[in-house]
Amino acid sequence: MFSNLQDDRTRIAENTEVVQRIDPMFDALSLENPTRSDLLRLAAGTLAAVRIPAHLRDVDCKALVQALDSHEFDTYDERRIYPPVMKLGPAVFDYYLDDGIRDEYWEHAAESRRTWKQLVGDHDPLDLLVGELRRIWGGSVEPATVDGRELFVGMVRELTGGARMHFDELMREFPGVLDQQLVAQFGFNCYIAVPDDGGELVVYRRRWKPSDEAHRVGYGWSESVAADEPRVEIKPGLGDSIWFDSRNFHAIKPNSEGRRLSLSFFCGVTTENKIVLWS
Ligand SMILES: O=C(O)CCC(=O)C(=O)O
Ligand SMILES: [Fe+2]
Repeated sequence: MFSNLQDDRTRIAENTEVVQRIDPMFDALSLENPTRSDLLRLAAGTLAAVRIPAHLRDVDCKALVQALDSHEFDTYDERRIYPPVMKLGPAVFDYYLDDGIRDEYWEHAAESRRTWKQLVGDHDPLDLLVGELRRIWGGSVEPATVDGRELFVGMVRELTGGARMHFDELMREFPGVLDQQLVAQFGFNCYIAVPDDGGELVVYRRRWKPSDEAHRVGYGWSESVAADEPRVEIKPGLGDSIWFDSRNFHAIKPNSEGRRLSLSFFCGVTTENKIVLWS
């Protein structure tokens, strides 16, 4: 009885003409004025990235990088990211190995906010970037919270020399830590120093799956895992803003000269149609 049914199904499958056409939909948009619908497509997975070219055109990025040079950078926890990656401001990532966010995080956050304020004075480029995101989203855009306390937003990160292929998905890597529940996560970077050659952001149309664990390389994964998947490669220009779905594997190509620095945070889309931010 069952085997007959199976035979019928196989015959039908073999004789069925495939009429379905599937658009892989994985482009990078470059727009002066992206809309809420572009960000929704990013969340839905039908877009790879959204870029605003020269978003910080009115900011003197060179002066900002110079000012940053007079401050000491720290690094991600070197047990987790090696070779060290320089940054200013705490990263939630550094607390993944713990049960929660230790006191040290909040102290580091307060100190980094003070340093940043000293650096930028009344013309804070982060206000401009978050304000623009608020306008595009047309809804609430606020720092994510842990036990009601606002997380740090707006790390300065130096990824000169590239970064291994990895993904960022807080809901999977540090579940339950935020007060908010997320349905999507974007990486956001606005580039305040870019190398002439190299430093491209490569986003693969491929999310992590458990069997990828056999292909781990330090903090990342072997690019062979996503080698056959569609990808976009974006070369950031100075002052560009780029959002991408950080749950997709992504990597940064190496560069031989010049520095690559960004103002960096993650955006989580909540079930209440809000965007929450953290670094
Ligand atoms: O700097 C970039 O282009 C992307 C860095 C990255 O891995 C991230 O923002 O998640
Ligand atoms: Fe990342």
